[in-house]
Amino acid sequence: MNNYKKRFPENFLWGGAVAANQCEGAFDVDGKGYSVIDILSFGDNSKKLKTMSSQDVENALQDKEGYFPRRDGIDFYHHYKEDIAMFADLGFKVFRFSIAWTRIFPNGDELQPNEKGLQFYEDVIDECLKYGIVPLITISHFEMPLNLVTEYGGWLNRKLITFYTRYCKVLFERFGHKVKYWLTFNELNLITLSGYMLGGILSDKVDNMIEAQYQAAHHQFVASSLATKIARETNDNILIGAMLGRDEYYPLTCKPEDVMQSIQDSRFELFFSDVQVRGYYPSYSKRYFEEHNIHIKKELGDDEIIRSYTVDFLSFSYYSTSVSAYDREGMETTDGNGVITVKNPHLKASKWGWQIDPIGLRIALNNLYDRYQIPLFVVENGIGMLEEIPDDKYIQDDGRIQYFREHIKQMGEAVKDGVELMGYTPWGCIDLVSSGTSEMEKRYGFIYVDKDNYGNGTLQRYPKKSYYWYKKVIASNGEKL
Ligand code: BGP
Repeated sequence: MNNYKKRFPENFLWGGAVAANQCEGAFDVDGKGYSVIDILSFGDNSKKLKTMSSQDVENALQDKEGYFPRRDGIDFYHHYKEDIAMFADLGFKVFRFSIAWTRIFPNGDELQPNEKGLQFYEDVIDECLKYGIVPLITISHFEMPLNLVTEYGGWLNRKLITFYTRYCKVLFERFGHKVKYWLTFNELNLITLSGYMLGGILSDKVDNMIEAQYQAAHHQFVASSLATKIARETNDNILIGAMLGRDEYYPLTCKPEDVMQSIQDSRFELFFSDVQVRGYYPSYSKRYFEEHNIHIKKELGDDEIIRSYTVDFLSFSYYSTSVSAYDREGMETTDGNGVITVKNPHLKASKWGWQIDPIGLRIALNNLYDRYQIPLFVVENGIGMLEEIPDDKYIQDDGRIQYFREHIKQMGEAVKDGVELMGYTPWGCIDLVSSGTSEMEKRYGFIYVDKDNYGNGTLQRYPKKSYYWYKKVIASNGEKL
């Protein structure tokens, strides 16, 4: 008897993902304002993401010589028809992209939106729908209007809730009948890594950075819940998701101290989805806040809002796993998302040191589903590779194919395990600017874009070998790997 069960449900959403600030370019076109991320110049990315100060902002705005990779991206702004046509050819069922807040409200605090910005996204959405591709929109992906940082102090200021929900209301009213799936913030938990990029917090403005990051996150929790309320009032077709940057934390050994350490490291991330999915601050956060002198200012009604408007689904990015050790003496360590971890000797890594762990994806899916019992969506996954375009313009990225093959297999196992999984959108389905390094050379795409770290290149798009492979995967609903 053949008891082979197909991996994925018929309506499984296969696709790809990008973010506005990493691909659109055209940063000063049609009324767009500066976003926090537009002023990061090439070369100083990772340091500045953590410690951007008022002076750094000033310097960047005055800098006429530096190169700011996000300001021209891969010029998706002018190539979106061509790019979406390729996604359609790939067979995408879903396309995840983000809206640049600064195209809709250039300074963030206006009362009226910028029509040209809205029209651009309307065109992108319609282009997707033309091919039967469902849009999945991230409302804020690592960006906010710079003016909200310099004039208001970013998400530390409660006023941001008003500005953000005004922005969301405009989006839901305009696009709610066309777009079902929305994510309020990308990887909200990464605010513990970059208070600047996610919270608009300037290092010279705060004494206790950790406290500031959680205070900003609190305002984002309230804003996200209020956005969910507005979405439901506007169009009951809309579904709102939280988005978590997820690692699994394995204990280094079966020593109970290591196991406890892995639980604690894991909570450092899961705190964010705990609040957004369950609707309240988890009990373990009380001790953490006390020990780190974190006092969150809440207003009456905040807890009620967070409790009443939880998310409909949980999306997450998955790239690798981490190892927690209680005693790290003499070991090689990595300071990831504010958590110090050690290397896993059983796994290989990408050129950028991200350890490759397909089974970890099955583990992450099972753990998240066991914890929350709501639908999950893998909205980022992939491998950054160094690639040069050969004379025949055909990149044979077998390493990427292998990476995806193994991850999709494990995702299929998770579905068979009973995990309710909505879809899969590999990250940077078309090459784009890296968020962690600001480089072009850290490429994720099925489609190569001719552009280098310094902005040189024709911007010509070329399908890689993985493009044809992924096309078959989608056509066979994940059976032909
Ligand atoms: C996630 C972000 C993406 C993306 C990805 C890859 O954290 O949501 O924006 O960039 O990571 O990271 P990187 O570009 O640093 O390789």
